[in-house]
Amino acid sequence: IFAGRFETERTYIMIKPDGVQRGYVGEIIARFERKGNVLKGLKTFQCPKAVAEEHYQDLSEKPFFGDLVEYICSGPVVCMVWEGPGVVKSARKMIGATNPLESEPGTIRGDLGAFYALVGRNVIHGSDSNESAEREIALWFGGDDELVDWTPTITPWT
Ligand code: FUP
Repeated sequence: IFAGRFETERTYIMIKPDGVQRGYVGEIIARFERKGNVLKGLKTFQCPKAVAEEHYQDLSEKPFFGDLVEYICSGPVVCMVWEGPGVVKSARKMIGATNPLESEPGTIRGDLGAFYALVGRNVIHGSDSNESAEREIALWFGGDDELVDWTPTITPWT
């Protein structure tokens, strides 16, 4: 796809159990589509404890780690791979700040995060770097069989 000065790259996006149960799957997918990103992988998934622990391994010493793992495994998540120019960074911008009370209006967490929610119950995850993206895609998807390599037939509006 047309990337201009940005690298076309992939990121791992996950709608967390609160986002799924509050009915935000369609809304979130629509935001990524509107931005022009390309959906390469998508599935519902009941996360086993070991996968959540590995995903958040960098936070294993934090006091909220056990609670975080329990929350991620508390109901289905929706796992996605999105491809686009600079998508790792642009997705983080679209997602907004970690605490839904601090995320800006217009961002996913700013618009959909409930005021009564705990800081961690923040609807969505997005990879924070290219390295994390590739690690997380490999962790949450069972290899390339689960992903589709395709390019949309679009005319760039340039
Ligand atoms: P983010 O990259 O915005 O998802 O945030 P972090 O990587 O810093 O944190 C990962 C997850 O840890 C958050 F999505 C929610 C959880 N968390 C808590 O549960 N409590 C906290 O005080 C901070 C983070």
